[in-house]
Amino acid sequence: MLRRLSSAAPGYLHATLPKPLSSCNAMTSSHLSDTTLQQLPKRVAIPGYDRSKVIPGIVHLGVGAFHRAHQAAYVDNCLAAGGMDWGIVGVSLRSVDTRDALSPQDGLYTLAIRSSGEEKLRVIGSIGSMLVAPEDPCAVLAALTDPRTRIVTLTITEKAYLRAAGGGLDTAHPDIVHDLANPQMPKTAHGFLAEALARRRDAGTPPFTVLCCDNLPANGATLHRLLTEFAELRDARLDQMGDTRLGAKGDAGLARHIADQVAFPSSMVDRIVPATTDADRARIAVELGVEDAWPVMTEPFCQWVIEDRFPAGRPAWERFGVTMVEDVGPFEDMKLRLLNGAHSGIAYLGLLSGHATVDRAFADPAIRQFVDALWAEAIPTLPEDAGLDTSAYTAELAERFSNTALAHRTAQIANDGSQKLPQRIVASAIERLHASAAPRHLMLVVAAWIAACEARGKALPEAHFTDPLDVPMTAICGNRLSAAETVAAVFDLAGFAKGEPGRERLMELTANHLEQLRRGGPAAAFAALGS
Ligand code: CS2
Repeated sequence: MLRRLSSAAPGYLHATLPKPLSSCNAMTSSHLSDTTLQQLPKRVAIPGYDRSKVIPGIVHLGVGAFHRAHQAAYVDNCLAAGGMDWGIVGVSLRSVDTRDALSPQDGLYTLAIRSSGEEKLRVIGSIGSMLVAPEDPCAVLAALTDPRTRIVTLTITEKAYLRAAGGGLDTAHPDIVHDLANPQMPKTAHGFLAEALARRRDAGTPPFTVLCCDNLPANGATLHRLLTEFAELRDARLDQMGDTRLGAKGDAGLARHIADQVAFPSSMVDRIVPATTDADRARIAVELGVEDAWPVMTEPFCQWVIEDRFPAGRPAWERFGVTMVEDVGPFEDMKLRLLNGAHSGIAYLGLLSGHATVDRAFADPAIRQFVDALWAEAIPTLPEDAGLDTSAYTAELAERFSNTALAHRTAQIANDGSQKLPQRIVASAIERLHASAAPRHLMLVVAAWIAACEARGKALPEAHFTDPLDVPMTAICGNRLSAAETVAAVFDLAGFAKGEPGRERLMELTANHLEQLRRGGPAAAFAALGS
């Protein structure tokens, strides 16, 4: 499948990438680039296509390690099979780091696929150019409005969707306020998508398909709803300001256009991607014989399930292991509730038990037993008629969590608990209550999150993990409240189970666990679960 290029041809990379930032002379022969690609050892797979012939067709927002281990690898396979009009333009919404690292490397980077026994290396070539939104929002809008762009994919993490505690758009968020006031110079994904879709509509260019690849429930529908909400506010504001552009074509504004004309298929993405360390970088440099500033570590497992609604066309993903379906819901629920739910449990209980990595935490018999019981609680909430094989799935998860080569840090997963727990844990717990079962294991994960927040600056380092709600969360944790008072304040703050009749019961279960955790750590909480 992967073949060597006969000549290294920079092509559209050099046409569109910002100038390499470092003065390259010192690095030319010693770092990964189109020029050094041919010198790599034969065991390193390299892009099997002429990169100069690739045409950009996808704009990706959020070029983190996950995107580079997952969607970019699938697209790399498509390009190698001849689907040359699906190159990726990568956009970072915040930081310059990825662009600064990848530009001198012509967008190339190493994907290290690690299992307990071996490491396979593959250089990915599908990211042709990189933009940094805060530096040049106009260039991002130009890429988004380019008629060749037919799909916009996103991995911006849960918190960047700017949902309020109730699930709707956080209209008071300063970045949303900014984007409504400055529609042509946006900061947020919502602002960029709305402005680009408006410009495309006005230019008579068909809309792109928006493909959300974040771990949100019904991620396509959720983004569709949030963006429509954003566009309604935008329409109202532009109306007030007497903007003649919107509605000039006699339609009902951008919100209507987005609601009716733009496709937002949902997708389920899965690959474990631990943060790259300096030791990884040093090892990869030795393997390649050249430096790679931005390699990505991952596991052999990789899965992508996508709803097949792409009016503007799509790569032939099904040829490369992607499952195209009508409804991704059951796959998404299984992944969020079994993989991600267990991950959060392992992260918080692991941190409280002194385990720095998932494999070490999962090897702890008490945590392993807890995860099995958590799965037993969550599985009945999944649809029975969707053909899901939960036994095979959890058996495979157990193997993946035991991969010692990944060193996946519990603190990494612990980030952004307020954004993750609703879909991973609370949703299953609510359904269990509806079925008159007590979600005791599930609610221990929420209690462990609160206890881990309380432990920061004490048993755990101050900023060991972070959360967009850190400021009010730290205030609650510092108030010396009872477990019940703390849990009530946290549920209010994070909007957990808002409006649900079983909310009081969930808070009660969580408070009981938190009391045990405060008294005797995870051991006491596990013991109480057994009683
Ligand atoms: C993890 C996920 O950090 C986290 O919250 O649970 O990133 C997880 O590794 C991926 O969803 C796996 O596909």
